[in-house]
Amino acid sequence: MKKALIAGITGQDGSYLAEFLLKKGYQVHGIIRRSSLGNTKRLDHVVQNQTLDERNLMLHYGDITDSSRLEKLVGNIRPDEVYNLAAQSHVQVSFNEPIYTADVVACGALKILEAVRSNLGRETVRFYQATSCEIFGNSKISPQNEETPLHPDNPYACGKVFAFHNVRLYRDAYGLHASNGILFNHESPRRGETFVTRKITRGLAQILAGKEEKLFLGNLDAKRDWGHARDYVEAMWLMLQQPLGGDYVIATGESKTVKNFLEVAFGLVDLNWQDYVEIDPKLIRPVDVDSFIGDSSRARTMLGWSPRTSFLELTREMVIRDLQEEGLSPDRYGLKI
Ligand code: NDP
Ligand code: GDR
Repeated sequence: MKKALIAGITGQDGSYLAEFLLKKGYQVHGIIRRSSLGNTKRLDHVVQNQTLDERNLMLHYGDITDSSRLEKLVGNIRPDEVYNLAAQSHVQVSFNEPIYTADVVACGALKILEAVRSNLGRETVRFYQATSCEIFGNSKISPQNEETPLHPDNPYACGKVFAFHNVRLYRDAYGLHASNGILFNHESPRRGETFVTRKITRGLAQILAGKEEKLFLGNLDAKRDWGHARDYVEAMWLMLQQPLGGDYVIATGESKTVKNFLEVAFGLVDLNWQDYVEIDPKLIRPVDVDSFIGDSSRARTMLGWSPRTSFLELTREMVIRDLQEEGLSPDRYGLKI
């Protein structure tokens, strides 16, 4: 039985990846932070899923900033595959907390990479780093691919660039099977509530439930290449099944504005978003990236990966799940599950 270790297992992607690997028959080990309230909400249904053997999911306390703990975990578990998804992943928060963000995103990645290199033989282990399209920033080149020059435009992206280069270096210098998944935005009903898509679908459901009257947002003209997290975790795994490590852009190749997302989400329940949305200047970032669009030809050719979920299906799934969270029947709005 193959063993995988996931740092960031309690996050959006970590929970989908854990499910995916358990279904493939892996023993999955996850690193979780101690929290005064539970932080395993996204994993609870995995443990309760009767078709999966919950004994194959093991959670260990740890923090990506604590190298001695990472050394011990990697040394004791001796995983075949290590996925580093742990991050302070909110771009706007990274402007407020740049030092902490760098500790987690940049140094955290290097600490787990070093724990892997120093504990395990390079022939036996494969390493995945959650790199982001944010490394390209406001690029003059569109669409962006693996050759696009890096131009990070926020502290989070600067941290991801540091990690990106270290993964490449460990591959070249030590022959480690290490890969950067350069993932463009991916969303789902499990998306954190302060990212814009989930904020919109959750806000919409709260408006329909009569709990809120308005939804406050920032830059509505920003364009993002939005895919579904469930499709993207498959690409992570595929990268580690290749004979050599490498860097791959994972994207849909379609870019939409925040306004487009509002139109589709509110349109699904026959509301006009302009009646409900207000701009809050506090939500405008010191620098925002105007537009991302990815060219994932390399992944499509070499990994045989392509996205399965359309923009409309993604938005619909998120709206339905947030209506249900508010105790509203999607049927009432003509949304069949
Ligand atoms: P989330 O913010 O949902 O999850 C982040 C995970 O990292 C959580 O499990 C969180 O734990 C954990 N974490 C944060 N700080 C620490 C720490 N100090 N020690 C250990 N664990 C920590 O992110 P996503 O699932 O959306 O993204 C996964 C990864 O992919 C991240 O690295 C992100 O930067 C990157 N990425 C995401 C994209 C996206 O569109 N979603 C696109 C490109 C890259 P806790 O639950 O306790 O907070
Ligand atoms: P992003 O995602 O910054 O691309 O990072 P986010 O959903 O936060 O923002 C997308 C765009 O929407 C604009 N926006 C708002 N954003 C938020 N969060 N809240 C608002 O109210 C709001 N109004 C408008 C933003 O300005 C931005 O242009 C995500 C994260 O998952 C990163 O970890 C990941 O690396 C990148 O995607 C790829």
